Amino acid sequence: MTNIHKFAHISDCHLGAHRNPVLRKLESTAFEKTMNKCVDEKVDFIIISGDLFHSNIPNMAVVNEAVKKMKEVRDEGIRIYLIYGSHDYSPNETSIVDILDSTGLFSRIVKGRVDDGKLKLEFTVDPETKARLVGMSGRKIGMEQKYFEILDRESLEKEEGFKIFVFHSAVTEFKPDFLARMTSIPISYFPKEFDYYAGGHVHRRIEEKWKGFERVVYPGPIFAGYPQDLEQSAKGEKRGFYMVSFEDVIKRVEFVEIPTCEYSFLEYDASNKNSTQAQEELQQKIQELNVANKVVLLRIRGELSGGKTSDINFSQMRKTLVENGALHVNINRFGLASKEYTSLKVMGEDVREIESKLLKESIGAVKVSNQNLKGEKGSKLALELLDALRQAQKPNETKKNYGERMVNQAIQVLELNEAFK
Ligand SMILES: [Mn+2]
Repeated sequence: MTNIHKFAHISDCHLGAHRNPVLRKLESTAFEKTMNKCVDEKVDFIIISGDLFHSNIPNMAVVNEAVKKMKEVRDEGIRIYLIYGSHDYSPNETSIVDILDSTGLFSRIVKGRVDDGKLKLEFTVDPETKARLVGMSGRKIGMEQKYFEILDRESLEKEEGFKIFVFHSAVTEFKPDFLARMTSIPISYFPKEFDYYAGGHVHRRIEEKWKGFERVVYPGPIFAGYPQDLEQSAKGEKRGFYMVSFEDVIKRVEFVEIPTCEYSFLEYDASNKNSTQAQEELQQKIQELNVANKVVLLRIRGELSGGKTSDINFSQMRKTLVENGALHVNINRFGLASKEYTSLKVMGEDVREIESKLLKESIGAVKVSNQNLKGEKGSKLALELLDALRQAQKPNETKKNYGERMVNQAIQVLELNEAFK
């Protein structure tokens, strides 16, 4: 008789994503609860499919806390395997993930090299269960696809035993509608017949199958990397991770919910109202919400028939909610505009969407011969460049080093040359 083994599949922890002290505390609570559950359930190992941290060099207090927790887990004999995500990976800088990998706290399971134009990956074998793991890192848009294209799938498919493929990309066939614009990898680029495909990057819980791919699973974030994640949670999306039991094949796959806090969500359409009406109605609705000890998300949208958007007193609303006991308030009004005073022609759900729409609209005016700088490709590249240059100077970083880092990142984005790691 064989032993039943167990592993936990976690993704997108985004530790260090929040500056707000309340959200930061919730984020760390979610991680702590997740790790505790893994210890209680006596899992053999944990897989983290990318974005453990929100950036490659996160706040050290956040790192310290996470390391302490993971050390506790390791002291119970539980192994931790992970890959970079798109957030904690940097093409030209050492990531905190590399440092912690060097200490043996966890092991980064992306091992391989490009040989004769083929990407050959090596398996990491878990010493106790003999599960065989292979990982593909998340990275800059464009590069992940390139590596998938040259992946030597045959050698991976030939390997015997219980096999897990760990990745940090959206799969084209399973991409939720709201991610329509996200780069994705067709399922045909993945090696077939692995026992489990441990996905990350898509911030939604997904369990899918396809011919030759029995179990493609995304746990989604354990808490939230972005305000949209909070909004999804507020709308009822459950957060947590997957627990998988196996012998030589999978016996059971189960989602373990990790509830971190309660939410309250209000969506308000201000269309055909003037600013005074909208203000009054909103204030009224807000008073009626039960917000005590909850994270409150407001989404205000529509086009005001009169008055300015700035006539609406959002700080007063925020104050009311806090007075009524809200833990934290997030007001999204990117979709709110005014008929009389519209200077913005572009509306969207968030900053990124607005930027992307603006770039797409304006790219036609760019007069260059390089095809990569034109059309869809060009606007994508511009968006990436914007992301790279948006990063703030780090605490201890000199102006000179910051300047150099920005230049290097811009070069990386534009030339897209990097080593496989
Ligand atoms: Mn993520």
